[in-house]
Amino acid sequence: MRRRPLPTDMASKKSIVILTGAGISAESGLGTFRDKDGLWTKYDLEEVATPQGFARNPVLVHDFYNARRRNLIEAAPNAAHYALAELEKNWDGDFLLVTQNVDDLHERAGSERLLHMHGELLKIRCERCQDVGRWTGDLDLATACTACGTSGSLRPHVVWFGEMPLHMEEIYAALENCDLFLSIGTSGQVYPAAGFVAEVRKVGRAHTVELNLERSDGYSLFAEGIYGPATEIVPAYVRRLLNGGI
Ligand code: BJW
Repeated sequence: MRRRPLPTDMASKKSIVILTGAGISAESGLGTFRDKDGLWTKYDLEEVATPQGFARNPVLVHDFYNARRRNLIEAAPNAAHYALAELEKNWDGDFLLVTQNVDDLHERAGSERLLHMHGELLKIRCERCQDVGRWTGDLDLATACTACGTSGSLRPHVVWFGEMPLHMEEIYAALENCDLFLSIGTSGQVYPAAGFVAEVRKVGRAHTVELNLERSDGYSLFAEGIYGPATEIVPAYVRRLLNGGI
């Protein structure tokens, strides 16, 4: 694990943006995508995570997300999710948590200033009337939209490859104005999230920290890297921040 002290003026810094990825939920029992046993080693992402795959075989895609929805309902937030909720409560300044995860473990841990840029597994959307609603059970082609009554028009409210991630304007505005950018548990392989650290560096004022099990593809873009399991390194880093950054 590589550790360097934060800049001494960190205590006076006010605006924080945190990006999380699948690694933060791994110790809650939710699979990551690109690790050794990750979801993309078992499923073809072209078939289950693209609009074209859904058009070709909606039953396969529903089965994939139904299984993940069931798994999520059984899962619980871990110490890293709780630590970020604690940080939000005690951070004296702007705070934004941006997650690529479609799980709801941040919310269940108490996070509030949170944006799901890749959507939410416990929501569905009607492709006909665009209504978005909460959904915790299985979804199939016979399920009718509660807003417009159409059957076969519902899909998981998640962002697939080739689709526009959500809340981008708000996210870029926060990145431009932040003093501290943390990237936690993400491989840095999927854009636009993988490009956030470069956006922050372009402005040139924020301290940037990667917290991950191992170095991500873009680790050299970060000023600091802390490596280990999220349930250990995130609570420790949050304690360090709340104690004035030492
Ligand atoms: C631990 C740990 C532990 C393990 N503790 N750590 C160039 C520029 C711009 C776009 C593109 C580009 N080239 C290609 C594109 C398009 C494409 C893309 O990026 N493709 C790449 C494969 C190259 N991107 C898109 O299509 C996106 N849309 C888009 O770009 O629109 C245009 C646009 C452009 C510019 C601005 C705005 C818009 C959409 C991407 C949608 C991604 N969707 C998915 C599925 C969501 C639904 C679902 O969950 O099923 O999102 S794919 C999947 O990957 C999921 C994740 O959110 C995402 C990122 O994965 P993540 O979280 O990083 O997981 P892993 O598994 O990769 O990494 C886990 C990490 O955790 C590892 O590093 C481990 O070491 C670590 N770890 N255990 C700490 N215990």
